[in-house]
Amino acid sequence: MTSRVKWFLAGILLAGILPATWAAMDRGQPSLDFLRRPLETSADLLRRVKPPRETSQQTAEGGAADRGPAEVASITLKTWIEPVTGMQFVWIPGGCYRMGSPPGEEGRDPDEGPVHEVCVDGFWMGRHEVSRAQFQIFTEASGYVTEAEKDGYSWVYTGRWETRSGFSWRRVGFEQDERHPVVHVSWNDAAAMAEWLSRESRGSFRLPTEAEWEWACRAGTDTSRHWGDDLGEACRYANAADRTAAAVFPAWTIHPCSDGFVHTAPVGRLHPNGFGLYDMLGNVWEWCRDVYDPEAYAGHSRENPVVTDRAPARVTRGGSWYSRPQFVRCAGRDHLSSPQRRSNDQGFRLVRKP
Ligand SMILES: [Ca+2]
Ligand SMILES: [Ca+2]
Repeated sequence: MTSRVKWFLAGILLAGILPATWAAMDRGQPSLDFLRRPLETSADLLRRVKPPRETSQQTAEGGAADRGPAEVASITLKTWIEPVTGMQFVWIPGGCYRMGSPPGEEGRDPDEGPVHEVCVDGFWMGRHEVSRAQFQIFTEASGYVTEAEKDGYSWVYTGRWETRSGFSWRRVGFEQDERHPVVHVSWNDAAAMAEWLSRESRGSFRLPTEAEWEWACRAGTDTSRHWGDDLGEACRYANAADRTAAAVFPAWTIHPCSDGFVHTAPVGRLHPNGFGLYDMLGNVWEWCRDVYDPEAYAGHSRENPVVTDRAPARVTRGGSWYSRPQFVRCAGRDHLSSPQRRSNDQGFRLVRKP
């Protein structure tokens, strides 16, 4: 029995599921296509294969700055280390889900509807937001200069949003080290890193589509956040506007808990979601491949929808250290006005197609 077959069988046993079909292998990846089942069961199935069983105890009120990285029991996670940057990727099984938010969801914007069924093929997703260290490997190897550096300015929050000269991923506007997510990167900057990595490494890299991003964020859940709907639980999983930040910016609308960070946190410092992904909500906004269209969902295809024409605005997802609860939801959609825009709460993560 090959190791891949053993892995597949182990996955089935761990999930307690007998697959209806033996669609065994998908281009070298273990196939979890049995997850692609009618909607009423897919979320339940995913909950049963949901991996994290945290080994460290954290409380919402504990503050995060002095804690080590949250670890998960990775029994059902399949990961891959990209050799050029050391970026860790997690295999995200394909599946179908209800994309968007229902009309009653607190904080919902009309562009999140109508809720509609979409299906995405499996893909590898960056387990973390791209870090400064990883972005530096890209710029040093390629000579790439970001748009903020070329233009000599970026958008910075200093109590209000303003353009400030001299700011870029190298000079952020608050304290960061190499473990923090890179910020002040435009959609074009992110796409440039993906193209470079596709040349230099194994596989094809790009930004996630909105449909892939939301599927990855939800990780089988249909609640407003991947941990449920409780705002008080946010600080276990998401570095967002919280009591820590309110000590500096008292006017902010915050989550009723403390995550320990005013600005960015090192990637992976808090708890992951059910797919083993960190910081899908909060820390930095994440660029998606799609152009922003408020009516996009009305025209989505069912299989692997993506919108790539018509508008200069680009979709960004998940909220940031700056975001109030309304923007820290898996269905929440936001956008920046062009692929050149950047700010000190905007970053990205990559996906890899085998
Ligand atoms: Ca925070
Ligand atoms: Ca994020």
